[in-house]
Amino acid sequence: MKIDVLALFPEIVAPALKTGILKRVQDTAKLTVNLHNLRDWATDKHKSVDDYPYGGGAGMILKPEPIFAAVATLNPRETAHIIYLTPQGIPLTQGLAESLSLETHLILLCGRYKGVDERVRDKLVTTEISIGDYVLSGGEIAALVLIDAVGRVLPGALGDYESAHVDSFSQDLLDHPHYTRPAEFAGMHVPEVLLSGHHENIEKWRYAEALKRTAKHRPDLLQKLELSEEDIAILKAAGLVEPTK
Ligand code: 6GU
Repeated sequence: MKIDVLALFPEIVAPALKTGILKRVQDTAKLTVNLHNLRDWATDKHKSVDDYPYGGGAGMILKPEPIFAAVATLNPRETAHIIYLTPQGIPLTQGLAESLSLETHLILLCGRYKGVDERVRDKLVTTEISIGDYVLSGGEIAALVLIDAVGRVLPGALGDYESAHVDSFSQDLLDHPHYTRPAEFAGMHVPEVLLSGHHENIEKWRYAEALKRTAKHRPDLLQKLELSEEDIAILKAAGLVEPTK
C-alpha cells in the first residue's frame, strides 16, 4: 500500500512513522508513506494556500488550486482513494480501518483552519473521515491515527506473538485487566484466579471482567450484543444492570 499525506504541517506526522510497528511495516515494504507540504503547490508569489471565506465570517479556507494541483501530481491515473480528514467525516472504526487496509493507494488530505473549499470535497474527495467527536487544530494528527490503525492490520504487519492470543470475545468487548509480576506490589494483590493455572476459570474471569468494564465505560457497545442469562447475572451481581420487573 502507498499512502500520500497532503498537509500544511507534514512534520507533525514524520516522527511517529519512525518507530514501532509503523516503522517495521514500512521496512518490510508492505507500506510506503510519502509526506507532502501543500505549500509546494501554491501558485502565487506569496505561496498562499488559504484565503478569506466568501460571505464573510471568521477563519480562513484552504484554496482549491494548490489541492487540485497536488492531487493531479499524486494521482495521475485517478486510481487513489482520497480521504479528507475532518470532524464532519464518518467515524473511523476498526471495521473502516480494516476495509481501507485492502486499498492500494490512499491520499490523506489534512484540513486546517476552517477547512477546504467545498469544490475539493465535491470533485476530489472519496471519503471524509473523523477520528472522534472533538475538534483538533488540524487533520495531521487524525491522519497519523488513521495510518497507524490501517498500517497495523496490513497482512503480515503484526508478528505472530502480537496477533496470536486474542480472546474469543475481544472483538465485541473492551479488554479485560492484565497483570504481570510481582504477585504482590505495594500491598496490592494479583487476583488469585490468575495464579491458579486453571485455564477455564481464567477465561471465565477475563470474560466477566471485560463484560463489566464494557457495561461501565461503553454501554453503547453492549446494546449491540445479545446478552445471555449468565451475562446478565454477572452484570446484576456487579450492580451494573437494573433488576428487571
Ligand atoms: Cl479528522 N480533523 C480535525 N481537525 N479535528 C478532528 C478530526 C479531524 N477528527 C476529530 N476531530
